[in-house]
Amino acid sequence: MFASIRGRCGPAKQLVSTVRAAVPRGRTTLLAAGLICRANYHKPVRNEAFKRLTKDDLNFFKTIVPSETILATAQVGGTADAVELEGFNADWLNKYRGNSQLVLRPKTAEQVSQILQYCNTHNIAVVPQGGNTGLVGGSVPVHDEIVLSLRNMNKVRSYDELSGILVCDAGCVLEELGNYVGERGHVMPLDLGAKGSCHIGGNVATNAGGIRFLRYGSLHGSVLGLEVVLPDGTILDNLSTLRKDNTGYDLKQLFIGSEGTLGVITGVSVATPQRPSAVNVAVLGVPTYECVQRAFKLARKRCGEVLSAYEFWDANCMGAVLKHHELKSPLSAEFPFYVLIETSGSNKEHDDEKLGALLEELMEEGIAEDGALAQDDSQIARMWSMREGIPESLGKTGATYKYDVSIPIPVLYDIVGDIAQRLESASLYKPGDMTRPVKIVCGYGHIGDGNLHLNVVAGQFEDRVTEIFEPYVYEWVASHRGSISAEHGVGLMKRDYLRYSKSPEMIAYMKRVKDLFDPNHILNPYKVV
Ligand code: FAD
Ligand code: 2HG
Ligand code: ZN
Repeated sequence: MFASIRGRCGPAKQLVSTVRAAVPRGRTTLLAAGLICRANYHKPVRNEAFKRLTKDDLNFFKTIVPSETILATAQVGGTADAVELEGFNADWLNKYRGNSQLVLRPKTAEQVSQILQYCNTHNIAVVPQGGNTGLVGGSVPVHDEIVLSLRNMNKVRSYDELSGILVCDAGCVLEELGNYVGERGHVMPLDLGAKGSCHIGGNVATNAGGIRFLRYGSLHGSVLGLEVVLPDGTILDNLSTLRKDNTGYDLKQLFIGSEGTLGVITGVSVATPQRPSAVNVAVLGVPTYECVQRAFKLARKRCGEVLSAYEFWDANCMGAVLKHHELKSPLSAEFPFYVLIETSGSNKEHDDEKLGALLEELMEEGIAEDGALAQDDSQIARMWSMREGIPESLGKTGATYKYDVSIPIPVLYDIVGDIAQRLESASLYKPGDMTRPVKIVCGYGHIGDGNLHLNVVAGQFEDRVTEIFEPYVYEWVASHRGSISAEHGVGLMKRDYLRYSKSPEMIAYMKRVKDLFDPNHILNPYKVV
């Protein structure tokens, strides 16, 4: 039972209700559930300068990697059928789909190097792929590019328990790394809903944010070194374990967030913080978006250094997550907004006191109308599943358009109402009417980081819906000097909209960087720039 914090009371006073089941982790796959939505995005035309694969190419790759690590269809001289490659060709949202006939799963950086050297010489296009949980179409081929999957590179290379510095292969699954360092008293500096499937290499390649960003900041700070294989096969050994190193340009920063367009990350060195011994989580029901902001301000003031996460979601998100994950709200009623507050520290009494005082003040001031405080680890996990389960539950409702934007906090939620109104005016949406082309318009995200996830769930991806908010959302964001990608990246989805967040000079220099590392543009073509 969660403890209610309704009324004028500190934590743990009255018992409310139980959440029945945690959301399953990882790639719970909308494909497997048969919830396939037809994508209608406009594919870039195939670059005919890229070589079409033949049996000779396959035979060469067989000299580099063991046969059991290759998936090749009959079209390129192999025996796999298209279904075996489906999981590599289709993205998590099932919005983008490529037509790769060859998947290579090397086990070492040397093998990656030989593969890329060959591809570079023969002008063969390659898509690096981690856990394939990316949300912008960056992780799957557009046409017949080779998929270079890092999933067989999944070993911890070293761990220093004193400094907490972890060195591992890029294909290690984030959750497994979390368990590994957790057993040694530490935590990974990032955490996100896809942790059961995504790879640390994919996290670095997308500069993933997630729910611990507020506390531990960006991977640009936590990643200490990278091993990267360049398109010409050069292995850049920048796998430093030093916290301080000012010897010239910090090249690894270029690969963090490069989305597989500059090099293939094969090794990662990352600083893992001490695991907090005291963690508290509370969920609040909040009447207005203004109160969400006021609660954030107060949370920072009252909890100070122990505030480790501050997330919010609206009533439409809550409806979807409760429906699809068989969760029960820990609160007594429905509210327009929900807030999750987490504190993490090393002194339970001190943290309890701080959070208790905050919750009491929020209720007294009418900023929160109801609340529940988790009483043990399993309740903490269930409260988090309510927040982390939102993307999956929306995906189960229909084809989900996702916009992941940074906007100043005071206007952050305005865009959700604005988009809903535009869709209503076009008769495509009526709140609560699931028979309309658009079923749900909702907003949630990492409000502490100024990062909104605007999601629009439709029956299918179709132009008359897309046209309502593209490029409108990007124009809206640009007019507030925001970013069109707070954390998911550019990929294929936003490559034509980069100008809304980057000046022509910046884009020109990005292209020069691309030319420098990948002069033949074989790596993740058609994406980002
Ligand atoms: P993939 O999806 O396989 O690839 C992503 C991109 O990185 C592609 O462009 C690919 O080419 C490139 N890439 C992958 N591995 C390598 C490599 N080794 N070397 C070079 N390039 C590589 N993101 C957030 O930032 N915050 C969140 O809170 C968050 N939550 C999510 C929740 C869910 C349920 C899902 C499905 C996704 C979420 N994401 C979130 C999206 C996010 O980008 C990823 O989940 C994750 O960082 C991608 O890792 P991956 O291993 O799956 O990479
Ligand atoms: C999250 O914060 C992820 O849950 C996914 O970044 C957001 O699916 C989305 O729009
Ligand atoms: Zn997010």
